[in-house]
Amino acid sequence: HCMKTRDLMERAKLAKHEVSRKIFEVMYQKQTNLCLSADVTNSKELLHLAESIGPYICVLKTHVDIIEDFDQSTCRNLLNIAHKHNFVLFEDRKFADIGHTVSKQFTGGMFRISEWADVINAHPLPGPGIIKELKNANKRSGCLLIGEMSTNGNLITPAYTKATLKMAEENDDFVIGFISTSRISHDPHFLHFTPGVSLDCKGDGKGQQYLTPSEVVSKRGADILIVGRGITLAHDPVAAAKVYAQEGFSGYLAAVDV
Ligand code: 5IU
Repeated sequence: HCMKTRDLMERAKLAKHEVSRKIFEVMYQKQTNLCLSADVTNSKELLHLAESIGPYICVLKTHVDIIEDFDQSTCRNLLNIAHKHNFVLFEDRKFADIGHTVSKQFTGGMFRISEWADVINAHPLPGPGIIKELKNANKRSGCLLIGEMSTNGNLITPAYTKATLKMAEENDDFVIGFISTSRISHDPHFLHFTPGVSLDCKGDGKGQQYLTPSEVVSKRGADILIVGRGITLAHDPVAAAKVYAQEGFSGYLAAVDV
């Protein structure tokens, strides 16, 4: 087993996009591979989570379309906090339409995602046109392709995941990695983000399926664990974030390549 690909500064050097390089560096500097999924419905709660959990994460993932009082000041404030605590912003918009439409969804509407999101994601389902148009709209963001999902009964097959990898390799100046539940690529410049992580629950009764931090990082080969309710609904979210960050990062360092 080659330990080299677990070396974050080595991976930062191999990165093909400014954003993945930054993520590797932040992981190294802060010794964390935790991504907080801040799925709250008002700006105040979102900013409070960013401020209090910010020191323990490398990435903060948003769903800005569930925020009831969203306006551009939400993003401005979020960017300031991201800068202060040194993490990157990931808008989990899951683009999935034709190229013409996704480029407008990415840059326009009320959210203007391209103006503030470091990371976005897309379903490869529509074909390579989706990646091309997102890239043409704004190549400063890095894109994750959804190669696998955590939900029970999802329709993704091994062939689909393999085709996702090919699409990523053909666009590696913009695609920085994957949302997946296992390691799709052995190329050290690609990042693997894994959702469906909880220490306490096996599922949420709504299709979500959970694995523990050590399972996703050690057994599934995740680089970054995405944790939402395990932190946001905890009695003490900051304490919970510290536990997830600790388990996640020690698992990352101990893992051999899978
Ligand atoms: N998310 C998943 N599974 C997936 C994909 C995205 O859970 O396959 I693609 C998102 C949904 C939610 C977060 O924003 O990750 C997980 O939140 P919880 O940790 O609260 O289940």
